[in-house]
Amino acid sequence: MRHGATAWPPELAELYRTEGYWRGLPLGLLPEQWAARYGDRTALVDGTTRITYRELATRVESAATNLTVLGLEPGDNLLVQLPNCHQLVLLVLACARIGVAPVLLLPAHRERELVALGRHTGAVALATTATTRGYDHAAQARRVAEQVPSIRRLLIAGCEEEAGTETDLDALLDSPPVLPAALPDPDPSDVALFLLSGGTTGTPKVIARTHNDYEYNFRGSAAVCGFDTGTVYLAALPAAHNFVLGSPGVLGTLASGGQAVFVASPSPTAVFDAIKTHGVTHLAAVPAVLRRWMESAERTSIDLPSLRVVQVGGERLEPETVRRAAQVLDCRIQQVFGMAEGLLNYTRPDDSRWAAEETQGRPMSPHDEIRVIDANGEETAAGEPGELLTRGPYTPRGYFRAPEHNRTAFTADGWFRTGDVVRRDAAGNLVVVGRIKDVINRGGEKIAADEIEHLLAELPEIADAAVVPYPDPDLGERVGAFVVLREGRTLSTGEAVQRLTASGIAAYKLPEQLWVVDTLPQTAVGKTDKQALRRLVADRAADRAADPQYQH
Ligand code: OOB
Repeated sequence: MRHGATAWPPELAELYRTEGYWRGLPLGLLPEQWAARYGDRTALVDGTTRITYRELATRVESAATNLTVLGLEPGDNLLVQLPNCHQLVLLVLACARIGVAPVLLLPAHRERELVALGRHTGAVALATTATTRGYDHAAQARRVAEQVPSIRRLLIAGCEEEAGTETDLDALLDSPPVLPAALPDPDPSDVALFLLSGGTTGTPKVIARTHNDYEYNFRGSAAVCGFDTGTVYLAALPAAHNFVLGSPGVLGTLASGGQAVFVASPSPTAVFDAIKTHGVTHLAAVPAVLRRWMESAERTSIDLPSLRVVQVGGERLEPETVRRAAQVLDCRIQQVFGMAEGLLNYTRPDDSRWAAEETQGRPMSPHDEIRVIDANGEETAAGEPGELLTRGPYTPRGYFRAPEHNRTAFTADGWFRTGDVVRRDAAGNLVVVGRIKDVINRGGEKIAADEIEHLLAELPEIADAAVVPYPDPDLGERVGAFVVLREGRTLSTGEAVQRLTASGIAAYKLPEQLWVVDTLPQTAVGKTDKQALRRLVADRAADRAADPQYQH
């Protein structure tokens, strides 16, 4: 196990093995098994590229060899920032084949996040594209490498010429091995990949997912969701996110012999075209994206006969939208309440109508442990809301290299405090009713309030800042900031956004409203009273909604 990752207690590890949850197989060896089972069936579809299961196995093996020849070794970590494409899958599996763990960044992340994560994980290389949607990722990669001394190689897809420490990622993933190399046997209880949590404090926390636990994550999910060789899964949201990667996602599709199709954007046009062209049966959405699809489907009276299930998660979905979406898209809506930290809940096909519409489902595994506790740490009475705590075979026992944070994020006996407030019904279904973590959920993208507060407080105009969500009909929540200015200073929302952008953070984290106030309200112990600020924002939004001037 890599230094800084927390192992499960040995007796539980033993139980998970004997119960068959942990199979002791490195993820990078799975393509061989899949190839033996599914041979010449199509595994991946990306534009005009089609890759069969047999080809996938060969290409993972040769990419792993090329990575080894390049000097990557078991125990190394690698930053990966790629859009939705087949190269992402090849790279993740090739890394897993040789015990190199990719840190899966979202395309929206920027220099500041890359530098922080590169330093935190001691990454030895960074893999990205030359440009995506007009953004120069290659230039960003060079800036990041200057600030992260451990990075000694840049792997850039579509890079113009290979020079010095820069290698063409496409060539590395597409060409037969340049030289032979003996490949190591990775330890299946070691880290296979790193996912990012948005749900905590400060810069994104890193979650080390082992081969054993992540393989169960997507295999178990695929079983619960009924994935099989007929499944055509469309990756429309970022495939580096746990929802699309492994819940059951692309990897769950591959483990089931289905086809995983990639599109670069979740726009209704791109998604509907792909559904029609490839006969897509399953795909994942966050509520904000689902609403865009519904609106477009209604406007164009589109018919999508192949579509069977749209999975919706990342944020609470109202029951009314579940009903309407099922009608408009003429398919089943499956609710998914998951987290990069592990626990996944799914509504099931045979659920009652009530459970399917009103709840966010129940845990994927019979060995997921659930507690719902009150402020005193006591289990709440049945049906009463409380904080959700969890442990289980695919919920790691700590964030990577974060001992300080782990003391509060986990209990002494290994329960992960999700920060989500839930109710649980007699059948074990969970309803998410709120959260106690200081996070903004902007259309499914999580933003830690204190990360933005710190960035705002670094601006010379600002004496103090508090970041809170404000309600929004499209995205559910957006980022708002209350700021106290220093004597004689002024600052507009536009200026603040410009300055934060220049500091190199992902655009989705930028405040969209800035409210200048004289002081921030305080709690009895002298902390900023976030509750009061949240109420203030909600009241303002309610007043606005009631005011005819704002109705359209
Ligand atoms: C997914 O993962 P993350 O890590 O981006 O965010 C996790 C958090 C949860 O703790 C919860 O606060 C919220 O997102 N959340 C939901 C939800 N699904 C996630 N809140 C209400 N209702 C839901 N259905 O978001 C994620 C990972 C795997 C599968 C699906 C979602």
